[in-house]
Amino acid sequence: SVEQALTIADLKEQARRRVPKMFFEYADSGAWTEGTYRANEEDFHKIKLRQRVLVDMSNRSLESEMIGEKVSMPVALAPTGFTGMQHADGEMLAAQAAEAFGVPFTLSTMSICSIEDVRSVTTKPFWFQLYVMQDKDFVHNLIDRAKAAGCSALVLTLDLQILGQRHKDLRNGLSAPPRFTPKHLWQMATRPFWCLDMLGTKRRTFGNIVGHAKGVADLSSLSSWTSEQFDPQLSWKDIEWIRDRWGGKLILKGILDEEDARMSLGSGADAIIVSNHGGRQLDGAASSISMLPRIVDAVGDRMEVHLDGGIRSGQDVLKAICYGAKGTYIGRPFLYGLGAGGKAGVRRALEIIRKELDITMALCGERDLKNLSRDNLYKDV
Ligand code: HOC
Repeated sequence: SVEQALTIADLKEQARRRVPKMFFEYADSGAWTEGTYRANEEDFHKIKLRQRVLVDMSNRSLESEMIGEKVSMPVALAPTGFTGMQHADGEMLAAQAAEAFGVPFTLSTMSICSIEDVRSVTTKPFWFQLYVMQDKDFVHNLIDRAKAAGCSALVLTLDLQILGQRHKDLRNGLSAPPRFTPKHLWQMATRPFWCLDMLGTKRRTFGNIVGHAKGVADLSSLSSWTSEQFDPQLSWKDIEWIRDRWGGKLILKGILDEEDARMSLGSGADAIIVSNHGGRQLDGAASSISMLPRIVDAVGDRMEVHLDGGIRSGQDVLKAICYGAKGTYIGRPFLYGLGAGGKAGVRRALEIIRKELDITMALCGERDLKNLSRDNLYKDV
């Protein structure tokens, strides 16, 4: 059971056994050689923590704020596409787990459960991630739906106007249009619990799109629509109308360069997320954690900086906070939990990270995340 999992890696192995290969690998993959995907995780291990002793480590607190919202720890659930394919009704279950835990949940535009589905099972505001499509009426409508659902932040993704080259997905037939072969039926047949859950829900296509975008009514119209719709002309000018239409907190996701970070200062956004889309877009890009310190230095205290990519433990969260991130995101860690055991699995992923974060903070001789800085890391070890 998920309760026996001690690490995110344990949840990953449980998910591998429960989720059909093509969907498990959709989560567990990066672009091309997967070099950036691996670097996101590996570069965290190169950072060394300062162990301190004989300091009072009682009464510790992990409470923080992200874009002015109180969070029980500075870890949000990242927007992840196809989440409802890791487990039936996945976005609804993950949102409920996040709400109970006191951390933000971010719903992807490319989600299986719709904005309204997630709204119907939550009591507090969640965040909505926006992809900008060529059909601007559709984008306006998405923004309006997120507002109507009471979402408290819009996370605008900037690094996927063209899809990265993902070999595992292509080999698995996750292309537009999707290729279904006897191999896929076999993959599903060997994952009976996943299948039973899926048979119990009607949510099996992109819920924010089908029935909302012009002419998208079934799987084949959906696949041609999604393959053509990401707007390759998106530019800094577009941020203005998106911000005006939205009118609430705005977070820019996919900043990995100091110059882009400085340009985002004039965009009116409330925060930026240092991210390379989990290594799923530009293979060969630097890891998120390696770019974090210089991006924090580039924007100073004029804007909140968050980190996404490679976090697999509470230690990783702590290292990002030491480098100046005000918040972090987990994508695959919660997807593994979800695939392994639905809502309980997501809760388990969050518990694992919270415990690791708390113990690491204590052993670094700190009682409050607010006191962490680069002084808690070695520069030359
Ligand atoms: C066919 C469109 O964030 C991911 C997601 C979004 C993918 C859009 C796929 O997989 O990285």
